[in-house]
Amino acid sequence: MGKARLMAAGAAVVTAAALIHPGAAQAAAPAPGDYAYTATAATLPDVRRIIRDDVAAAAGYTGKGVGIALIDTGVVPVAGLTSGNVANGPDLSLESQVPGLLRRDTYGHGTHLAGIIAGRDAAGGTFRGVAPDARLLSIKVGAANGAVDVTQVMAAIDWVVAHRNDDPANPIKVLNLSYGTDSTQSWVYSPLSEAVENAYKAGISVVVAAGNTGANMLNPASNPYIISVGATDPQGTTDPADDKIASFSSKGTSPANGPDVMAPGRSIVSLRNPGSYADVYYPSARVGDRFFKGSGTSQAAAVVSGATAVLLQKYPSLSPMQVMCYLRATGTPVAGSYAPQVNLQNAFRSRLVGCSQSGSPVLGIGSIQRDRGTSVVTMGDGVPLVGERDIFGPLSSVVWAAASSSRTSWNGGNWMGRPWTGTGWAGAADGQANWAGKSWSGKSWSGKSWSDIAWAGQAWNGKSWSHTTGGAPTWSGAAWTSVGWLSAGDRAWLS
Ligand SMILES: [Ca+2]
Ligand SMILES: [Ca+2]
Repeated sequence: MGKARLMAAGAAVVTAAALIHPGAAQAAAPAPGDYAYTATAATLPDVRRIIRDDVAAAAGYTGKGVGIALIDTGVVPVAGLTSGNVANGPDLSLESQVPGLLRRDTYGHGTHLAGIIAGRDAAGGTFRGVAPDARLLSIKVGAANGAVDVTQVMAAIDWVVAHRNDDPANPIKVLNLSYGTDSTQSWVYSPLSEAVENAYKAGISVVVAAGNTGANMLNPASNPYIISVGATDPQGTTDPADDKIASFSSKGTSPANGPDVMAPGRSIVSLRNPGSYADVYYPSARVGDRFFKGSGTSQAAAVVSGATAVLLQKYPSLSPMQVMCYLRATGTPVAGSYAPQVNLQNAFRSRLVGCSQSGSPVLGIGSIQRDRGTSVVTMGDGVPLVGERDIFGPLSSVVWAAASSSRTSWNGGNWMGRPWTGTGWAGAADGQANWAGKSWSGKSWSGKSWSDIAWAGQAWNGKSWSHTTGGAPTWSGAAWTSVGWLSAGDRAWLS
């Protein structure tokens, strides 16, 4: 591709240039035949075919040796996530103090994404994610109704940076963040943007959902250094040539402020989390007993996180910037989108000969409250979490930004001087390794269950869990912005 100039809100300009030489001598693996595909859903074999992940797998590249951190709503040990490649890091969510919910996904979002990224059945099964041999580390921050404060996400990103090399055989090289807020300040000043950029500087490819606004990208997708992902609608075929941008996908207003890459994000079939919030409220999204349909740039980002792990197994020395150049320069054009769709076959046939990026660094010293935008947690007693504070007390973005950039915000189980989690692995259970928890006794949020917490926001970029077909698409489930996500007793809305 030519030279790309990326400009976001604020004064900073980032330029990226990538040069690719097609590898004439490298034979492509034979393309498998088309998969059975219905217009109502894209199964993971379909998705893997669309991005030519099947071609990479046939050549032996399945993400092996690459660690992928998933900061989301946790996972559950359903089949597909219990064959040894999934571990649970700390639970930093408001549910961590609720017996039986520690590290567990009660919403259904994280489990769905985990299946896309690195799902893998035990011997005899056929379910495979995009990078089935990568090691997935789940860090739970979101509760059953999606409730999460931006400071919990910041703490989780810092934790991933601090622990990225804990498993030398599977260092964390990819971070999936299917989360974003309508922050009211430039990414240059955003603390959340500072957090993702610090991960980038630590050698982690940060993959962020662009958002489901249909227009501008959310924060932190707007940070140019990370890999922002929009969603495509595969149009009922596994040929990427006819794919279009999904109507809900954030797309920007120019190549400078749109996503870096695209991936399938409409009606993706992945693992169901029985009894979770999404499962109970959106039964029409179920596909048999085991699977569930979900749409959004959340799902598209998960596809790209898996593809990034596959690319990093093939080219282990790529920097996060080079990964972005590779994906952008070798993708398939998408109608209606400034960004191309991931194509691993093209990436594997290509050689990156030049890639550069320069521009202003993030400062991260802006307002925590402005970063929340409309995504605000409120306790059942009507007290909203607002202002320059985290869930435990006052927090200065200036002090935090210095600690985050110097990688000192975590000290054992303490983040910014206050205890959030345990300090080591608690052992394995149900086929997954688990980080120890920590009692929040004496802290204001301890003992609260998710039903005590109201949530005004649209921060998780799952668009919907089901979708009717034919004619004009209509979403059968409420979108994240709908009050339909809250039970009647929880409507302590701020706006
Ligand atoms: Ca970018
Ligand atoms: Ca297609």
